[in-house]
Amino acid sequence: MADTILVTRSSMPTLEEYMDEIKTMWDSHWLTNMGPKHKQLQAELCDYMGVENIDLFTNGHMAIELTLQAMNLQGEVITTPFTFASTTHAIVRNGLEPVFCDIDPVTFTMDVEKLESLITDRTCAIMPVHVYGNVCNIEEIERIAHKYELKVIYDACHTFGETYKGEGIGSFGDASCFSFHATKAFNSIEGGAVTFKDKSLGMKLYELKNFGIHGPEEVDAVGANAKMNEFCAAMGLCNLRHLETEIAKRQKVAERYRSHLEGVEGLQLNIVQPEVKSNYAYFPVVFEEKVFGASRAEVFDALAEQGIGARKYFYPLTNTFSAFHGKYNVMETPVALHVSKRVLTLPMYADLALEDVDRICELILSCRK
Ligand code: T4K
Repeated sequence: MADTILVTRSSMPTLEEYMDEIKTMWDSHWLTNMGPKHKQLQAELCDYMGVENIDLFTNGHMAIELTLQAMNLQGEVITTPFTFASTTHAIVRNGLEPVFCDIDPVTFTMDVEKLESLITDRTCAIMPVHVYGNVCNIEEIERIAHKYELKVIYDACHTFGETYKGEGIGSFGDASCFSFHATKAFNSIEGGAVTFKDKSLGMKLYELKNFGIHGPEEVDAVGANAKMNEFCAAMGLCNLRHLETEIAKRQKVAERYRSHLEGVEGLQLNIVQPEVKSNYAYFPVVFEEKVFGASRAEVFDALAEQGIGARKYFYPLTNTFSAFHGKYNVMETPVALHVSKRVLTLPMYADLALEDVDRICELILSCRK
């Protein structure tokens, strides 16, 4: 059997480049608490992302959770269940109630046609997810949010480095939350960020990631500890230098997949959004068994037998988690249910060999009965 291929593989600088980046820390002994690497990364990210305000966090999850806390919200938050556990958990862990909106069958993001009917007098915010890096219907979400005076917090964990109509994806809504986890197109080992418009929100976020400490003798919020440390910031600085090259390589991988799978009956490939500069974060494929001739499970097993680790992102839907004790009705999000039962995300990373993409596609197509 050929070498194992997993769904992704972290991008890393050379060991020498990273050593060089962290060398100064052996002089300064400054390892965390918003040190010089943290500050530098913050500045470089503002520049790269085309945003004015950003704060860094230990991970994407804490970025989301603390953004909700900083906004001091109460009541219901409209979101989608076709996402990683983090999105829904951040809402629930803030004592807020998630209300699940179905997804659009093409972009897999919030179906804006179904959004307005879910708004009640308890709704305080909308948390749409730019899933797989597919940008939500921003105009419509923001029109509706404005009409009902709701906050919009994007789960932008999959969209680092993207632009929409030429603007950095972090410039939309009240805030956008990013993940720099090892599995993301850009990583700082673990890490996250929030981009935001209102500077006073930024002050609250800064406090909340540092125990709510306002000054040396004043603690005015019940904060957490979600500070990005200097080793992570240093990894971010290194990876940022190579990001455009990495994205270009991912694009080649995506194009190779498309050259084999585009137009095959029974396969739905991810949409190409013309107004989006993509980061090629994921390569999802939806398998319609009756038309394609093989089920998602059969393809998953055939790949696994050859050491190829495709993943069922995002199955199960968050509104079916046993953690929620049957509280939500999955039949209210039928499109999300349909997609989550049929989708596989195929291996995607910058150094994935194009010959391996050929082999993966051959295997997939050979599953047809
Ligand atoms: N919102 C959304 C929409 C998200 O997708 C996520 C995270 C979040 C919020 C929260 O952001 P963070 O708090 O995580 O920053 C992974 C990631 O852990 C998670 O970050 C990500 N979404 C989710 C979609 O995928 P797992 O449990 O599937 O990861 P794991 O450990 O199975 O790794 C997947 C593959 O990645 C491995 O097969 C090999 C490769 N890998 C993994 C690690 C840990 C590496 O190459 N290097 C590594 O260090 O959750």
